[in-house]
Amino acid sequence: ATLTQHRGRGALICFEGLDRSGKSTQSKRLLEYLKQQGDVELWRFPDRETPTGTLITAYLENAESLDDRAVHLLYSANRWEKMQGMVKKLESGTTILLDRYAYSGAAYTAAKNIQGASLAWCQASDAGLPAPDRTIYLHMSPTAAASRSGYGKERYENIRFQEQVAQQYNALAQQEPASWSIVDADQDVDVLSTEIQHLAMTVLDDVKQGRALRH
Ligand code: T5A
Ligand code: NA
Repeated sequence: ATLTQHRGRGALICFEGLDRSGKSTQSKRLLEYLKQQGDVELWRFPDRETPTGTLITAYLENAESLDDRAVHLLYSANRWEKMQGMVKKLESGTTILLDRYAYSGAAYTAAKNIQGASLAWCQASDAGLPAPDRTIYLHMSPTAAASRSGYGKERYENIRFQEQVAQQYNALAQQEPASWSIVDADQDVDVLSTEIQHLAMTVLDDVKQGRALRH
């Protein structure tokens, strides 16, 4: 009899952190590394190509003034727009790296301290999305992040606000300690990439052992 090679699902690995903490740098590097292991794609949120993505970009560049709750739901809808495709890809065996995800949505809106928009309220609109197997949090002080190039062009890029965001990320990390890995983002870029590669390989191994996708 012929044995059918049965490929398991792909892993879902998420990068989170303050603005300029190095998410895009590290997720691209991990993408290149993991290409040697099998099928892998890098997705980023907000996805600025979709209909909601266009509105989000206008808002971020300060061209649109929108109610904070409406903005929050746009970001969330931006993820839901991609959800079915994401699940299909994972089930077909492709690993997906995420440059920001629902944790950004919750942390950035909760950081605004809007009456009635508690962290729980902020998380509600993303409930049911596939949960990452691992969230890699690029930890760094807002002051250090602000000294990196390109800082300050978009709406949320000021140190006081970033401090609020960091507090919300802390609260989120404490909700899911087993699936969050906190790494020092303020270190040599190559050293950090190596640390992240090791982390990712342990996640891929866990998933190979048959760990189910959570929602
Ligand atoms: N947002 C997002 C919400 O409010 N709700 C949501 O639901 C979502 C998904 C846009 C904004 O939207 C908010 C959060 C954001 O404010 P974005 O487009 O992802 O989100 O924008 P940013 O996160 O701001 O992306 P950045 O490109 O600014 O930051 P990255 O990706 O963290 O940083 P990166 O890799 O581009 O690096 C920044 C700079 O630092 C250097 C890089 O070369 C670059 O110049 N660098 C390092 N320098 C020294 N040492 C290292 N180890 C370095 N690593 C990178
Ligand atoms: Na980025």
